[in-house]
Formats: sequence, C-alpha cells, structure tokens
Amino acid sequence: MALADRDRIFTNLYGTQPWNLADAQKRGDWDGTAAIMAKGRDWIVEEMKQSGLRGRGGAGFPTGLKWSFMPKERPADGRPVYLVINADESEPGTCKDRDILRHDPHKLIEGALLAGMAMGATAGYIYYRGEYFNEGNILQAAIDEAYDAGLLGKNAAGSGYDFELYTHRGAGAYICGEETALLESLEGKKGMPRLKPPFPAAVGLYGCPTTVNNVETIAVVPTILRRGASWFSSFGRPKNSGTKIFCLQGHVNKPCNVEAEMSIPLRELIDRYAGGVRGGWDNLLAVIPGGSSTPMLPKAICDDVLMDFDALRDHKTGLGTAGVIVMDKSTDLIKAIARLAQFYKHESCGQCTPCREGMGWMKRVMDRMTEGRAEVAEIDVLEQVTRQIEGHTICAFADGAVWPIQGLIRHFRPLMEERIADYRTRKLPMAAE
Ligand code: L3W
Ligand code: SF4
Repeated sequence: MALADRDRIFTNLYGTQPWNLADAQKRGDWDGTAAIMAKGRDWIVEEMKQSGLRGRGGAGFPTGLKWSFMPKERPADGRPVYLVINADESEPGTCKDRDILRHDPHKLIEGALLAGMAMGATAGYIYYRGEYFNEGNILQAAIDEAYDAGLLGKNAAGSGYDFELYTHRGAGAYICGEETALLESLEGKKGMPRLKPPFPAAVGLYGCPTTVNNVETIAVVPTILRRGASWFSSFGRPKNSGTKIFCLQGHVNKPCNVEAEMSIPLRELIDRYAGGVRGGWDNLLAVIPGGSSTPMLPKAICDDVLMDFDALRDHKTGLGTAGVIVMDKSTDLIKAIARLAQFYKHESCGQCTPCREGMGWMKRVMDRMTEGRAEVAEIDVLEQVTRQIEGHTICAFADGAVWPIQGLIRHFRPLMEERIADYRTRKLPMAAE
C-alpha cells in the first residue's frame, strides 16, 4: 500500500512550494516547538527511543540511545556539549539530504533545536558537502530567517533555552562524511578519521561531548515529537520502523527520491514509485540497495527482499543510505564494481596501510578482471585480500570499499570466470603479455 500523503514527513520534498519560513510554518513546521521543549530532555530522549528511529546516514544506530550517551549535566569543567549534523552527503547513489537542505531546511533547523536541547547542547554545526553550494546558501538563509524570528539564539522559540546554529562548508572529500574525520575537518584540520573509542559522545568536537547525526535523522525529529513515537513506529517492522527517503536510480523508468514506509518490498518500491525496471522486472540483473558501500543483490533475492536494516543484513548487505541503484541486463557488473574500486582508491585518506595499499591493489585487479585478463585463482586471492582489509583499519571506509567486491564474488563469480575464459579464447597466450 502506498504511504498516504498525510503520513509523509517531507511534504515539500520536490520543492513544489517555497522553502522559506512563512511557507514552512504553513506546512506545520515550528508549531508548538516551545511546548515540546517544555516536556523536558528526558521525555524527548525517551520518545525518540520509543519511536525506534535508527540513524539515516548509513549505520542505522538507534537515535534515542545515541543521544542518551551524552552527559546528563553540563561537564563540571565547563566544557560545552555539541550537536553536529552530517550534511556531507557523498555516498554514491545518495541524494536525499540534498533535497531536505534545499526544499525543507526548516525541518532540519527545528530538529536541530529539539535534538540539541535533548542532549544539552548549546550549539550545533551543520557540516555540508562542498559541492552543495546552492543548498548551503539556502540553508544559511533559512537559519538567518529563524534567527530573525527568534527561533534560534537566546530563548530560542520562546523556550527559555539558548541555542546557536552554524553552517560549515566542506571541501569535497568523501571521507569527511565519516563522523570523526568530519570533526577533524570542522576543527580546521585535515579530514582524517580518529580511532574509536573514545566515541564522539565522550570526546568529540574540540574534545567536548558531541553527537553526530545525519540530516534526515534530525529532520524527522519534530514530526515524531509532534505526532508521537507510536505514530512513527506504526510504519515498517519492529526495530526497523518509520518512513524513509529512498533514492531510486539507474535502470528504472522514472528515477526519483521518494519517502516510503520502511520494510517495503524492493520490488514494490521500484514498481510503484520509479515506474519499474527498464524493459520490465525480468530484465533486472542486480540492485545495490543502500549506496555504493552496500553489496549488490542478484534478481532472485530482489524478487522478495524487504527494504530495511535487518532484512538486508540477513542477505549480507545493508540499507545504508537507501541509495537504490538498479542495474538491468545491459550492465557490465564487473566494470561497475571496478569503477567503485577506483572511487574508493581516490577517496582513501591513506593513514592505514591496508586501506591505502589495498584500495590501489583492488582497483588494479578489478580493472584486469573487467577485461578478463586474470587467472581464475586470482578471484580467491581478491576475496582473501578483502577479508584481510575488512575490520583492520581505523574507520569503516575500508569495510565499505571491500563489501561491493565481496558481493560481486558471492553472487556473480561465474560471470567473472566466464570473462576470464573469454579473454583466454580471444588472446592466447597470457604469458606473452
Ligand atoms: C557511543 C558506543 N557511541 C557506536 C555511535 C558512533 C556513530 C554511530 C554508528 O559508519 C556506516 C558505514 C558506511 N558509544 C557507540 C557509539 N556509536 N557505538 O553510533 O557507529 P558505527 O561505527 O556503526 O558507524 P559509522 O562509523 O558512523 C557509517 C555506511 O555507513 N555507509 C555510508 C554512508 C555514507 C553517508 C553519506 O553519504 N551521507 O553517510 C553506507 O552504507 O559504510 O558502515 O555515531 O559514534 N559504544
Ligand atoms: Fe583513512 Fe582508509 Fe584508514 Fe579510514 S580506513 S582512516 S579512510 S586509511
């Protein structure tokens, strides 16, 4: 069943109405914000826990639980507490936060105030992707409007709570979407991930307790608090609740972003909202379900898989950022994954040896695999190397880089072997090269 319009959180996702404050208020934003805040920090955190909201930036960590890691009282040494919003949207296949920034910025700003207050933060920073230049300008203009209307700053929205909100423009590095690299960059340093623990909740921005949340995660907060945790958790499945923006692209008839119910079957999502697979469902070859870091699924699994964290994890992939990349039978899957390997090689920050060296090695092997210029035994070597890299680095970037290759080998090994056999038939002998 399609999500009813009355149950959509992002009522201006397509920019059919102006983004400005007056129009946002007509859509229900900033309605009773002070009354919600008057219910107190504990009530807000508990409501978020009950809603079941899980982070929308890729990892799916429970939002209310994350907020509860923040200190209950202002640290005794006087250190401030910060909220940081990750708008460095760079995962290939993902463009949902962009639409929130440019069409619905007040949902994010009101969410920042509510989330900030719930975790005791007196300031928030929105770190946005450098390429989102126009979106950043809109966001800043919306923040300025909010200040002018008394919704931010001293006694924000008449709540008695003081909250400042700043924007910061990134410089186009994918790794700055990793939360600790983002914090380093925000501090004016090179965007290189930190070892965790300590987690940002203990030692974050400028060494102060910090929570980093994705744009979509924060932007849904006001609606959840207004309509209630039970309303939000009535969508989807337990532990996978709510509505979610999916980015539908690739070989579909109508690429789009759409807010739909969590746990919707993948096939229904594509057929209902993206006009189906180009050439029909039987022309489907594979789908990357959640942005480039999530392993692809072959058609047989796509036929009935549900789009949520747990269902996709059961198939050794993930919901990630919900960037759904549809590939029909015209796709050269090996070449597609080789292209991603090139992306990850380019974006590695280089401080861990397995990642720095491994990314270039994998790219070179994948380039040869694309032509078939390889030995069949090298498929196993490639797989083993991805296992050596996975889990042996400072941040999850390297994991996200090896998973697509593992997915290719898991589901399409015969295709790789066939490519090698073809090359040998065409170009003997190998040794002469
Ligand atoms: C306190 C603990 N805090 C965990 C916090 C942690 C973080 C969150 C999730 O990677 C994934 C990655 C990409 N005490 C804690 C704790 N936390 N334990 O919870 O942490 P984690 O480590 O599970 O994930 P992560 O490092 O944030 C993110 C995947 O997302 N991804 C890509 C995303 C791309 C974008 C984008 O373009 N916007 O976000 C896609 O799949 O591979 O696995 O806040 O501090 N004990
Ligand atoms: Fe940098 Fe890669 Fe290590 Fe992450 S895994 S810290 S991107 S070298």
